[in-house]
Amino acid sequence: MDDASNPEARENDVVETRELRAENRRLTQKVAELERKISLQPQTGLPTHFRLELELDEMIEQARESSDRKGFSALIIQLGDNYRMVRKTVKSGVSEWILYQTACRITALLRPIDRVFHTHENEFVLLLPELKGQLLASFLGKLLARLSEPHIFSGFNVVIQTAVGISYWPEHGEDRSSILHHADIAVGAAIEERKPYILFKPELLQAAVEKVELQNSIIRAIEKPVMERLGEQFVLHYQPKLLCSSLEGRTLRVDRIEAEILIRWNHPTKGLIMPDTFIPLAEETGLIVPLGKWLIYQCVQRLAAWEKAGKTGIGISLNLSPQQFHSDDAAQVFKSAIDSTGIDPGNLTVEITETCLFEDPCAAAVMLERFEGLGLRLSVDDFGTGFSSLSHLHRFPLDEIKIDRLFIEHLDANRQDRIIVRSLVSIARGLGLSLIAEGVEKAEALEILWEMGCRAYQGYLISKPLAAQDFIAFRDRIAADGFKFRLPD
Ligand code: G
Ligand code: G
Ligand code: MN
Repeated sequence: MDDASNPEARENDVVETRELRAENRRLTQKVAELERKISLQPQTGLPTHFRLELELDEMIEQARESSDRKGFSALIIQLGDNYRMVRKTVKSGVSEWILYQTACRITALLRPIDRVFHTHENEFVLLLPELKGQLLASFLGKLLARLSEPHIFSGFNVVIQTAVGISYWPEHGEDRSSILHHADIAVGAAIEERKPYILFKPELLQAAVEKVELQNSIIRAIEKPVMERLGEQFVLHYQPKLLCSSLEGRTLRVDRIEAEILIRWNHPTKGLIMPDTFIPLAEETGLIVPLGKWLIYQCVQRLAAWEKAGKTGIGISLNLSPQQFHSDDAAQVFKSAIDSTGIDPGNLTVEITETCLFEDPCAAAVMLERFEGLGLRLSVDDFGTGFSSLSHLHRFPLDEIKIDRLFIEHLDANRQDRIIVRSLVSIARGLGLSLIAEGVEKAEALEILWEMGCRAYQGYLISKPLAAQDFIAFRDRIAADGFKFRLPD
């Protein structure tokens, strides 16, 4: 039926628009409020990693312009393993109090021109203009004395171990990332050598590189035989994602075809096991590391094979489990897989769930920047289940959001879902992000999504997850039809 000639439908539209506006206003307020929140660490009230980046750039700029070029020193202070122990074993108020006290002890020693940041739960960063050599040594003496005083609680005292790594601008690096990287290398060395502090020197870099190389070879020695056998039980399915530019009648014009890789476990006695069941087990046992590595290599090699066979322009997306996402490993694995095959990283999308991003936005931002640096596309999976994370979206280098299946299921019947999806479409457009709807099962839902401005679809209506050769057959059929896809009746 034509909605325009139906007064009831028009009435509905007006109500919908009004609610949409109110919803947008609420969201804007929430964005502002949360933005303020993420630039300050809740436990200590100190500025976070986001502020550090800005202020370090500013300090470098000022130091460059000043005639004496005395520069500044950057200190990374890390709380030792016993802080982690306290956090895990004693109730959370205790560890929060320790952080708060640590922040106070540091702040009390600073001059007005100094800067302090609380960058990770167990890490603080200081920027100290013109403080080097003897002056810095005397500051460190006072700092370490303060930090090694016991924290006193009723019934017990605890001394938190700390280690400090230092680098100088401009002696140890001219730009933000090398200054921080070198201070980080130095703090790593201080922890390893059980020294209270270490000043960066180039030999540390060499030692760190050698250690990583040796680590890699021991991992390879143990992992390689395991990886070679993973394909015997794990299989990968490819679910098509269609990116479209028109809908005429029931025919979509397809601009691009991508696939989401979904893993299944073909268990020798229990049959097919779905990832919801075994990915958490792989995480608990730590085996997600080799499994994740295998997945990344499989997907990169698959892309390379398709490119070689002339099937160009296909994109693949891969789900990263929270542990994989936060491990130092994943970005490295992507890099070596990409380097060894020469594929275009722009054809690879990494999907991370919304909750995984939201749990620790600062840490997530650091990881995302690493992936972005490799040229990978980044997508937020299962989006819409936690509205609070909207405010972070523009802080992260994201490319795509995937609307959670929950909102799509009843799109034709449920007005609330339509309101939410409509807001998501406008937010994605405002932030310049691609938007894809997952779990599209009905043509009616796809038509509503099209009307709202969503142009990319995944779900049983388009296709179930397919074996690799069936996915290619699906893609070839669409290509043979002049990139048209007719919705099933
Ligand atoms: O296909 P489906 O039922 O299988 O997937 C269920 C869930 O498992 C989805 O949330 C999906 O994101 C996740 N999943 C599927 N494949 C992978 C994978 O290769 N790695 C990770 N970490 N999660 C996956
Ligand atoms: O959470 P993740 O987004 O990665 O979800 C992928 C999961 O969704 C897989 O389990 C896949 O099998 C499933 N899936 C894909 N399309 C549909 C659909 O149209 N309906 C339903 N119910 N599930 C779907
Ligand atoms: Mn997914």
